[in-house]
Amino acid sequence: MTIELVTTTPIEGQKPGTSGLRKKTKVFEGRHYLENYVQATFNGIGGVEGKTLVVGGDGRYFNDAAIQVILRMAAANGAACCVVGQGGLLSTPAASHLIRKRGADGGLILSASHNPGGPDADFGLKYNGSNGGPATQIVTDKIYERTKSILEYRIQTADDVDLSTVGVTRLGNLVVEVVDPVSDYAELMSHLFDFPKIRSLFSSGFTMRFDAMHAVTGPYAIKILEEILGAPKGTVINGQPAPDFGGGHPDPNPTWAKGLMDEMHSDHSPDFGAASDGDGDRNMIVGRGAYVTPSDSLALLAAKAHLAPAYANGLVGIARSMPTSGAVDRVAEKLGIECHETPTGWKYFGNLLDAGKVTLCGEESAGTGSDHVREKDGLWAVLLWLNILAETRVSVSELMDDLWRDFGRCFYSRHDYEDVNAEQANAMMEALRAQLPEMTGRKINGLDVIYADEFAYDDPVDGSHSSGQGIRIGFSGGGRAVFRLSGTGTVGATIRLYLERFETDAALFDMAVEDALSPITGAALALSDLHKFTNKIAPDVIT
Ligand code: VG1
Ligand code: CO
Repeated sequence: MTIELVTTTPIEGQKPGTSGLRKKTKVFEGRHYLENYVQATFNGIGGVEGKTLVVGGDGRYFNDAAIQVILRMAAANGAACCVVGQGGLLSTPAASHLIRKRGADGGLILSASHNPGGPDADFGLKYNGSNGGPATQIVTDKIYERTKSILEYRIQTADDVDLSTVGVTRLGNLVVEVVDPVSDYAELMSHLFDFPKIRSLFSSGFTMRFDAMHAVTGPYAIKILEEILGAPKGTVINGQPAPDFGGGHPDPNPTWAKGLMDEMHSDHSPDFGAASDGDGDRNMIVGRGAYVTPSDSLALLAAKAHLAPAYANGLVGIARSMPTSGAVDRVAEKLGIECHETPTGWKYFGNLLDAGKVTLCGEESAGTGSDHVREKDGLWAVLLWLNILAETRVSVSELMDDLWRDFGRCFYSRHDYEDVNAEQANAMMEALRAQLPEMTGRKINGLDVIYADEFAYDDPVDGSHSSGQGIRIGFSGGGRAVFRLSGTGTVGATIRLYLERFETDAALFDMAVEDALSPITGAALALSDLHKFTNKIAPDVIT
């Protein structure tokens, strides 16, 4: 076995987005593409000599081949040990936990998360630091800088490492430890939640459906829900991970988890439904006939987390991404704890969690998590819900009704305009930006604009400044519209329009979300001219 020093040149566009580098699979398979990015990552973090790295992915197409390249490059760059999930699988939260548990220096997670997988779909790679969380903005910038100046990479010539069985092997001087991807994670969950109580909930006849969407959470959910907690076989559906996720989008929302939604709104609906995404960090929660928006789920979990053993002493603070609704803010206020507002993406929560400023974090995009790891965690959120349901023994819709009665209801919806020409999307944002100085005080669609700005964030821990994080427009009566461009897409641009209206009049809580939001939607579309800029008359996905 020899170490090769391969000459290369920088490849344009290797700029990590909201969560690592995401591109079409074919781009990643291109000459030197993966290798350049892996070497730039190693260079950007100050080398990997003598380090221990956790490596695993969501099992999508190219996962297996890419892992072998990463292992050969880690060996050639002098890494001491790579801890790899059996079969190359690790959910994102399980990888985060392994990094922390093993005291590893960092990890590489192969995933494009909720994006579809396959030779013609998407692939992704991201680096997580020693705290188990996504590389901070500062580290991300360093990696990107290295992609622009890379001239060579190091790779070991070697046969593929057998990742199919648990055990320790070597690749040159690198120790490769293949571990069961589920067991450490399942053990962590058993310490956080009251498993006996959840078991008794299931044995009382409580029914649940968990849609793993042919993605990485299948083995985790089968082990934890069916084998450990005693939920009947068949509780987990689509539990077999597939390289193309069975041809679907592994995105747990009412559009892509339509089968589950239909079942939950049918005559034979289980009591509780949930789904997770490609890499297992997102969650969708739905009760019998009652979809829970992620923003409302975050608020409910904040209000009731003390019912689970890990949070029995209360929460230190809460953080939510800016576009997430203000529902959780009102819970935080009542609890008398800090509530932080961060840019979109989990990398902004890491410093707050490390500094002990917050316990619970969440995003409107179905991401919820706590200080047990440094990633959002789909199954964890489902288990926290189950723990709360096991304690309260009331239905999901009753829990939500109580929440709204106590705190008011935040009507919320996100409209995604996908595959928009990037120039047109930028032009629309630019035009909105130009209007900002004069927007406050304007009356539009019957609503007064009471503030309008572009969100920027100063990290209170490392002092980094992140600008251009979304345009927000506040309306009289507690309404808000936010515009931002997605940082996870791989073709063209996706415009996200986030709409919110706060309502305290209980007589209006039953309004259809679309109707409740329609004045705000109308005002946002009028201000932005979105339909004209995009040549689209309606959003592609509404969540
Ligand atoms: C989206 C979501 C964001 C989330 C990110 C990664 O980013 O909006 O909240 O953190 O995906 O999630 P964007 O830039 O496309 O809006 V995942 O589960 O794809 O790692
Ligand atoms: Co994900």
